[in-house]
Amino acid sequence: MHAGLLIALTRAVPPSIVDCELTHLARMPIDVAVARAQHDHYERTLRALGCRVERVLETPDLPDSVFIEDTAVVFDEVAIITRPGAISRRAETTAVAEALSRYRPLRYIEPPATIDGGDVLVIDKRVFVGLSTRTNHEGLRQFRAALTGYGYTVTGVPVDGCLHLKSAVTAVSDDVLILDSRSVDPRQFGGLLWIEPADEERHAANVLRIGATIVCPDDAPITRRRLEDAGLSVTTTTAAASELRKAEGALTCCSLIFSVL
Ligand code: CIR
Repeated sequence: MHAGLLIALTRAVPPSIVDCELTHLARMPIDVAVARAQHDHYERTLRALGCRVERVLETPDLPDSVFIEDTAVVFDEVAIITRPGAISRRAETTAVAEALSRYRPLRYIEPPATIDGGDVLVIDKRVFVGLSTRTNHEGLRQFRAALTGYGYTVTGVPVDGCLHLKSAVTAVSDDVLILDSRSVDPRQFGGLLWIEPADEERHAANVLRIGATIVCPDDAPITRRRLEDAGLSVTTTTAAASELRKAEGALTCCSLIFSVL
């Protein structure tokens, strides 16, 4: 992440979220008002950390549209508009592409490729792409091709037992991951060190890194302590606490954060 103005694109929680995609969880009632309050708290956290929050046009009929991370991956040089693995989510990209076109040149992932932004972990010039139920090998190939010439290495990583790569691993610095080794093999990450989330806090493998601060779910106290013991500055948010987690949402998926160059 670079210094300078940080933009955080977000998207409102739609009433239709009660009909969201589910892969690993059974459907439970979602309280839309509570989900919205938690999402507001998330946006306040982003502002407190220096982001300018810009909401992309609301799409009430697209149940998973709050999970904006899956629709694009933004690099300094280019924004790649994904082709989400779930058919119900493909229409989400239109308004996000429109919003991002103000900031970056765009590249598009084309059929038969599928890729969700939640499967893309970027650590400086290293890009790890989860091969999940949402992202196929053609998605990996096209993603790598879209980055040709910009100096990134793009590595495919098998994902097991969770929705996305970033459900199980995120970066807490350029050298250290937080990683759930039950779902991804730490040896796939070229020698990077890793911290395990607590057994009962697997969801805390998904943290949001903004500058030098790590945003952690507020219901993961053991993992928070592990990160602080490693010398990291940690803050917490209620986002994706009770309600959005019922939709299999996590912290990173509710924003697209990038710097204005
Ligand atoms: C889905 O299944 O697509 C949504 N219900 C949840 C997406 C969460 N996205 C993410 O973690 N990047």
